[in-house]
Amino acid sequence: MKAVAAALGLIALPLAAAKVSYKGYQAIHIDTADDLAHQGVAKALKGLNYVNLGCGGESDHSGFDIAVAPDSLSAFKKLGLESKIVREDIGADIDAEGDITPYVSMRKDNGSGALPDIAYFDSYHDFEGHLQFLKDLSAAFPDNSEIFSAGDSVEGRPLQGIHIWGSGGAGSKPAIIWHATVHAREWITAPTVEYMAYKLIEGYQNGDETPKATLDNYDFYIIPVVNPDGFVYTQTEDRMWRKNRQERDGARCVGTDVNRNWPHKWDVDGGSSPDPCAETYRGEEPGDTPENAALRNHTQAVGEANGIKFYVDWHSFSQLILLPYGYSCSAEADNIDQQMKLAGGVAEAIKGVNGLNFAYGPTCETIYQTAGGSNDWVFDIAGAELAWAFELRPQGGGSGGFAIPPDNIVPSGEENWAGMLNLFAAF
Ligand code: 0X9
Ligand code: ZN
Repeated sequence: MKAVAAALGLIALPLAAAKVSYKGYQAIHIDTADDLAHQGVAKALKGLNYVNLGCGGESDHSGFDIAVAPDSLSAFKKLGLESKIVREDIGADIDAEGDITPYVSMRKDNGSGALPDIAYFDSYHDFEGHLQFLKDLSAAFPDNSEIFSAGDSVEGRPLQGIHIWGSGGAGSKPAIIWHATVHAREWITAPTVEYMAYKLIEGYQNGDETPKATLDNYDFYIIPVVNPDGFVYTQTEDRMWRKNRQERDGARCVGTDVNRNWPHKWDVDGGSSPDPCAETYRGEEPGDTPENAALRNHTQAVGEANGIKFYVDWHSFSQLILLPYGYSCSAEADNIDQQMKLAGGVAEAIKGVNGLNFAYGPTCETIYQTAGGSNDWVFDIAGAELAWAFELRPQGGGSGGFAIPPDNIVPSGEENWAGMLNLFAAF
């Protein structure tokens, strides 16, 4: 009965007990310029029960955070690394994310033309809910949008997106492409881009100046969950899963980092890992994940048709706007001055909403070296004018990191939408 009621969207079922419990795991910031993937610190941590949480400097983005299991805390302390506890109990943060609310067409009415209920953004949702929300969004703007799939994941799930266009008709203008949730645990990213898609359509329908002008001049392609298998896995098995769910012959570990798999500067030393057990495992060959193939082919096709004005790969967390390049700290994008100027305007607009600081700059200098990352490929190979990655709220692991309460969703959507409006007005 409860299941039936839940299926009808009447009640929220608690998230099925995750197999991995993070109860009592401490988030610890290790103060070092090294990236855990390929430096000595990883060796020191060998044998400990911990998860790599990636970059997490509160103010200068130095070092990285790990989540250490209760049974490894004393062994960790004995290592004597320069470090500090930034969060006492990740299990409690995961509990505070609340129930995964089933979403079944929360349309304001069942007639065409009505936008979905904004209450969708009050909680986190399962993969099916994300698929349905996007369909409802498209149904509210039937003459100017369509649902598409860029291709299928390893386990056969669609990389579903919404294509939205303006007065010129479908596919007639340069593209704005947004990808989110390539890293499965970065939950805030999908609802943030969905919120912005909602605002774009709402603004266009209301005749608001910037959404109207932008949509009349650009075709939007927005894919909120580009790593669906990983995302489902974070809800059923392990909240802190990052990679896709691809198995490899002879490898003991599962998963490739799809954001180290793009076939451009793919194995530049220091920007990824050849180890299938690493969180930044690049794959065996450039572009050998089904997810990357799908995203690459879609991006290439759209780029060849009308060009790409602006690409964003939405990540969390750290509050950053990252520009090309990731693969090298000495390579410089030819239009870097223009990109920096625009990013500065976006950061200021974001700050104006809820006061949050987003730092910005070339990826390699601002966060760390990344090889085979999306924005380098989209900039150099697909020829986008602007190819960025965002790291959304919070600023550090001390504020919850990947697991933040759902009342962050609307503020995250609002601040980034203000950032986007600032950018669109500057195009
Ligand atoms: O390491 C990453 O892939 C991103 N940081 S995260 O903590 N979300 O994992 C940074 C990626 C920035 N660059 C590209 N998208 N290429
Ligand atoms: Zn990420």
